[in-house]
Amino acid sequence: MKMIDSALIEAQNQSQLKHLEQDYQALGEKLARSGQDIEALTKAAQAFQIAVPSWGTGTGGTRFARFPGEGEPRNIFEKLEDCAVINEMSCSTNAVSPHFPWDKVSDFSELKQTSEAYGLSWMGINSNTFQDQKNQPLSYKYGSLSHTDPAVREQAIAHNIECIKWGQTLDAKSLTVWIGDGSNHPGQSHFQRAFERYLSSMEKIYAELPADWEMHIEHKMFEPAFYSTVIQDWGSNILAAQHLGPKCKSLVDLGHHAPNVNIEMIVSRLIQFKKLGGFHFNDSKYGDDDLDSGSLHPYQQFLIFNELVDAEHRNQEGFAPAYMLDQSHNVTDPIESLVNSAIEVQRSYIKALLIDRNKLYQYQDENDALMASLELKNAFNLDVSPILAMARVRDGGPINPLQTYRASGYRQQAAEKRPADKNATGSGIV
Ligand SMILES: [Mn+2]
Repeated sequence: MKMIDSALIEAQNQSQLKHLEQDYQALGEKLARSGQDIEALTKAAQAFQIAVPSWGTGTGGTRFARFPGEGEPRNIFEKLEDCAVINEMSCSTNAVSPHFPWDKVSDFSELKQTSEAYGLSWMGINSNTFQDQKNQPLSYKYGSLSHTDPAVREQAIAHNIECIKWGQTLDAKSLTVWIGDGSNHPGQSHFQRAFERYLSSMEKIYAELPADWEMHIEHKMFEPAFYSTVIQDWGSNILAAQHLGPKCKSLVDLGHHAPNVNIEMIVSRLIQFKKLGGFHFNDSKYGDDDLDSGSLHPYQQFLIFNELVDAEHRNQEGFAPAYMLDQSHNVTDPIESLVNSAIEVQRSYIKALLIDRNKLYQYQDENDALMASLELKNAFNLDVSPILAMARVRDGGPINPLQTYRASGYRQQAAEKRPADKNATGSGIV
């Protein structure tokens, strides 16, 4: 089932196809001179997929205000429609990451069937114990899995176990746990005791994981707690993951680090110790800004993919990270931002494939710092847009996704079909 008419895509492509073919051929010849096969790169671009966060299809906001967009999805079924559009335009987002209880439904098999009709699968079930839900018996104001009160911890554990059960009906294979637990005042929380309580709660969730599932822990240095958080950094994260066992791994959200932290090196360490579970891609200038992927630091994103492609190249054992976007779109149409972001992440991947690994290793062994650096920079500087566009064309997608999306009038139709609902879910920022 298609959301955007393929005749429209074809008509839009027709006027641009000749130029794309010329650019593709010229790039192919240039790459061939350095022994690169453009067809292999195009196939790699077609194979690359990153999951869309269900909550990202709604307009985000800040603690000051939220300015809703037109035609926002009001439930998970409408979010799925938007995710299908994003996949049809980007040809690289064939999975959705849901958030419970925001996306909870009474009939999960109906949800599964609907997603299948769009050609979408489910990846990375997100639990939510960072806010109180209507009719929830106990509050998470002072924490959840690390709360001082065992009854609150039990409630949070039970929710995570429920998330696994719902995820099983959707055929997902991982649970992502991010908690807001922490403290706002020095002395408020005993660091070690809070971490011990967290580990003890996580042990109970881990014990309920199906054999083919993984649990991914997401760290974050601040917010909602502003003095300390229980899983503050990748150090706490990997300690917890190692304590819990091989099915527990770390998830790297690019925005959840202090400015200037060397994230690519963290990625390398996690790969080395078989603890890289997945990513939440986004970009930021200050803290957890949740800006569009690659909008500010495309070179950092490329350097992360340099580590990921290196692990692929070396056939690193146990290497299969889940790629997901996690962004907040405050001033753009979320569909446009997610299409563009998925393509920007895919772009980093293809550029990282251009690096000549053997040459790079040789420069490293010879301590030739500048040539090693240029091996990376030359790959980054090459415009691989024709490869990405050709990959989409071969999958029946648009050469220019944003132009085709706007020409479809999808947002205007959604605005008519979906009048604003004050009970709508999905404006969360995580
Ligand atoms: Mn995240």
